[in-house]
Amino acid sequence: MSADGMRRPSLQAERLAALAPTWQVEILAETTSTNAVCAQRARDGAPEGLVVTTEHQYAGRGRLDRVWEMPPRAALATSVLLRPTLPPERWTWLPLMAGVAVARTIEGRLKWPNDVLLGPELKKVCGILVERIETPAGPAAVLGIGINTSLTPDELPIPHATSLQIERGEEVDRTGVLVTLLAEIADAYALLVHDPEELSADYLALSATVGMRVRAELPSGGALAGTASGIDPYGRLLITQADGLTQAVGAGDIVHLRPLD
Ligand code: BT5
Repeated sequence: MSADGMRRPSLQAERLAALAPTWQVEILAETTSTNAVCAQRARDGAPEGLVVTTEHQYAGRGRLDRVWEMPPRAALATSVLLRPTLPPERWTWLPLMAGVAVARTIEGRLKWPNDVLLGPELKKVCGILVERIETPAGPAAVLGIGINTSLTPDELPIPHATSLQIERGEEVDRTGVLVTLLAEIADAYALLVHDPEELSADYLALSATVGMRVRAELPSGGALAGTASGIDPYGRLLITQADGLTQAVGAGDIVHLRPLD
């Protein structure tokens, strides 16, 4: 581990162990990707509530084969295993549900579908990658959440990123953020199961996208531009074009969503 990593406090195992039996938190000293480990545990039969986190994730994954980078102990890389009994068409809400939980935890705003933004310039502080895993006990969902807790400006991987420490101007208790995050996930997941309309309203209230003019870049190379006018029951973004036509785009249907103004 680098000198910077060693200077930073490690996660507090005892505080995380106290979250059992709801959450069984496994802390790895280092790993390729917490999502990959959590998915393997799911295939091996791990129950809902397993949480895999690490001090150092060195091959983190984003969407569409993009990479997620974080220095040791300066960020949270966490994957939560759920075994939802939701109808298949409602699984698309899982990434948005995770976004609501993170936004609540760190008082951030949501860029559809599930980037969490912070600060006056609304920079990216968290990325979420939800994967559906087929397992012998049925389909499972791995919610992969990366939060930049204590990165310094020179550690940011891209100019449009930020960290909690940069925005708050004070040191961040990484363990505390994870404890709050898991409580918020439990609440948001309960809403998804029992009161999806309420979750949808909560999502809209936290959205930095709905109401903005946007351009959705499509894998074909084309694009769809217009006003982001809402979220449909499947978690798709509604884009109303200049001619008044509204189209729904799913997270899997686009490469990038960019603000137009
Ligand atoms: C994401 O992908 O934003 C999802 C990232 C999910 C990471 C978590 S960490 C725990 C779990 N285990 C994993 O292996 N993954 C999950 P996407 O929307 O494709 O954005 C990726 C893009 O974000 C990259 O191409 C960079 O431009 C940018 N990026 C990379 N690292 C970043 C960081 N630390 N902070 C902000 N932006 C970052």
